[in-house]
Amino acid sequence: MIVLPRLYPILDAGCYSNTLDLIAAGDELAAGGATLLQYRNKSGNAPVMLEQARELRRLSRTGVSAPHTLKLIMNDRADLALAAEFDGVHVGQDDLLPESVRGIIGPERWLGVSTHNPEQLAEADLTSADYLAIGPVFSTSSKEKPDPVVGLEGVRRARQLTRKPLVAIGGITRANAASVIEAGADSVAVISDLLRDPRKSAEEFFRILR
Ligand code: 3NM
Repeated sequence: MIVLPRLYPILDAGCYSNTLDLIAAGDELAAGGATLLQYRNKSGNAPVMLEQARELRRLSRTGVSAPHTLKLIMNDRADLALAAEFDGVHVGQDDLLPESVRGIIGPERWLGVSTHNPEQLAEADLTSADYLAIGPVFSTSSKEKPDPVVGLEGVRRARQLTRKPLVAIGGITRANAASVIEAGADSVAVISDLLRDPRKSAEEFFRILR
């Protein structure tokens, strides 16, 4: 069984005006203690995704986090995860099926699956996914057409349905993160509340969730 860090930062390319800013944010997050980052880019521009993913991989080998390992997870795209030498892939309900992704990335790379209700979570629990995500816990403006909010009760139910590591996502901030972990999540995935001063924000998340 894998062990997830308490904080699961997502670098969403849509939040940055260029690659340099994106990479700088990744470096700051690593400086703030992040040991895992997900790269998310919903633009569908594969060449840009590959370039940014490779820059992140380079950062992990040369930036502040080096020589500590920085796990890099690619959102949606197993092919780009392999091309950029990422450590894992995270898929949603509309992406390739978990077992298809597993066939591409092999047994060692991490596979995460997003779920939004108990049925999806129970189904994903039967796959070879290394961890599951449940959300949105709270309302979020970082995702287009988010599923209905599941609340802390949704996290509690999810916890009862799986023994896999559980990531909670959606509207999680330093103000509510402790309640989400208390409800049974192993880790909190965050976009918005890491955008301003990523290093300080990450440090505060780790302090709160210790
Ligand atoms: N997935 P923020 S919610 C990317 O419910 C994503 O699966 C969600 O961003 C899900 O921390 C979400 O800014 C957005 O709310 C998370």
